[in-house]
Amino acid sequence: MPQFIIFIDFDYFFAQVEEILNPEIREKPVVVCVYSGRTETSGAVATSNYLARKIGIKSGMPLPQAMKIGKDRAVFLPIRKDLYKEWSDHIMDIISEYSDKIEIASIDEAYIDVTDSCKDFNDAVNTAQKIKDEIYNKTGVRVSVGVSVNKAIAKVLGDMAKPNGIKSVGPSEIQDFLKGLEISKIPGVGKVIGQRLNDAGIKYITDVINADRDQLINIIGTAKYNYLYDIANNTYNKPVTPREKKNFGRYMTLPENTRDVNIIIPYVKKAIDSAYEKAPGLPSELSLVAIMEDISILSRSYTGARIDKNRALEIAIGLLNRIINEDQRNIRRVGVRLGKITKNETLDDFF
Ligand code: TTP
Ligand code: CA
Repeated sequence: MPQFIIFIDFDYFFAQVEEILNPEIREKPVVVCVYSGRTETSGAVATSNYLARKIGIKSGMPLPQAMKIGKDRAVFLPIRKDLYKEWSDHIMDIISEYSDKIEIASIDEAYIDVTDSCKDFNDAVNTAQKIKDEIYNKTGVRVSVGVSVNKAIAKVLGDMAKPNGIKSVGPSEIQDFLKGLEISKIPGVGKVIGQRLNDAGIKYITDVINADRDQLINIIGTAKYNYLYDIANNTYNKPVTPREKKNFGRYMTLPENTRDVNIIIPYVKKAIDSAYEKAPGLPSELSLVAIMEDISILSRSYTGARIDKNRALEIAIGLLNRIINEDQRNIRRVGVRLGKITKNETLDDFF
């Protein structure tokens, strides 16, 4: 039985969030910078939008060099990690509605396994498109998506789909696809290993099947050999492994953009009910998250002892009132996030 795996990677993520919050910069090269603080221009580029990449400004580049290329035409912004994390959490929450088997691989990458909920591969591709559309409609973030029969090929396809694309290779096409797939495209095969394999006559992933096993193990070690061999042979099936989820968020779209708490509160309640249903225990931290009419995200948090559902509503309403008092904008979506969850004790814990 093949797995149906969807891989999602957010496009030029940090810079894209900055563009969404400030659409005027979208027509320019945008560079998100990590300033080291030693001198005014010391530091490096975290990421850049595609216009900046076009003129040669890329992740990891020293800032003085980037500024030389981009002066007068690029927008340089300081990194806002907490903000991107907030957006990432929101998007990951949207994705996790589609499967409990979600592996959050980094701030902007996730795998989900939809084998159980999809009747065939076509259904998995449709689900992937739905997730992509929902992320865009709810946050404005564009993502690239790969759908296939294992994690490695889903990621290969996600990379090929950049930017803003979706690519799939199902069970009936996988053999042909592997035949034309260069080994350098496989996740985990960097420049150095790719070159060494090329030197040993391995250009395509399927070349691994007939290569001299001992010779290859000498070059890349047993673990990597087995990994590549399994991919080539289409027997790679490493499971999507959910990391322990640290928080559970649920969001509701309001019927209209509003600041009227009487309209908003029933939706807060729905979000709380739904989040508590998912969470494996009681939280000690509760955040109220408001997605404003211009799509920016505001949140306010409360920390206390194990918070039950009834108290959660009271606390959330207090936090909502704080946001309404401190900000003039209308709210478009509202949600809650439960953090620092203590697992419920079950009988199993006593034996
Ligand atoms: P990536 O997914 O590698 O890059 P990206 O999202 O900016 O662009 P792409 O469209 O090609 O996917 O990295 C995700 C985020 O990680 C990126 O937005 C910023 C951060 N990052 C750094 O801070 N330093 C780095 O050197 C790299 C590569 C990424
Ligand atoms: Ca990315």
